[in-house]
Amino acid sequence: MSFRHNGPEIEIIRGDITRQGDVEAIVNAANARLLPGGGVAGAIHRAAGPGLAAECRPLAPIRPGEAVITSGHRLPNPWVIHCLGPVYGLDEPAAGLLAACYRNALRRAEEREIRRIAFPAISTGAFGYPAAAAAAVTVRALREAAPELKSVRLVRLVLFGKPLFDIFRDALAGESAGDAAVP
Ligand code: AR6
Repeated sequence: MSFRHNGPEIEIIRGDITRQGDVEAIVNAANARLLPGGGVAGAIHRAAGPGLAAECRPLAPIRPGEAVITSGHRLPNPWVIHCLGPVYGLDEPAAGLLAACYRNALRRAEEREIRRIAFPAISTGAFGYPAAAAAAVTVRALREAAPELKSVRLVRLVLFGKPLFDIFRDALAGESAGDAAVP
């Protein structure tokens, strides 16, 4: 399902962030030290191989809302953009920091003239951000950033599992009422 709003196509799918071979950049829901960890970060580092952790080391630590870019190593994608989402209930303001992740990741993508980028649902796993609230912040942040984007033409949200997909799809459909649906 996908929509176009004043800029790139915003698409939402169910899937695995490490299996998005048709985008140039995937986004990592990282930890502050940019170490492999679990969830998305674990899957990305496993697929990329040890070269990714080595490239990350001198870039760490990062702060909530920040985004840094590395190459993709053994991933099918040339780039990985590492974002640190807020730990829900700890890092405040949670919504502002989560929105900053999406905004800053898109900035890193624009700097490299990346055209296609895929995001996981940052902070909704180990960091405990309630899914519906995260979906609302995410969709708003992407729609606000869209008109500024020059190189990015596709923003894909990759949701792991049907419950999360349904929540993000409803948020995107609600915010996108009146926009062009992309067939
Ligand atoms: N593809 C897409 N989404 C996934 C995948 C995958 N392969 N694996 C999990 N998800 P999380 P966070 C979903 O915990 O909340 C790590 O240990 C998952 O269901 O990866 O930002 C890091 O090292 C959830 O909805 O990220 C950090 O310490 C969403 O992706 C910490 O967790 C994010 O889950 C970051 O926590």
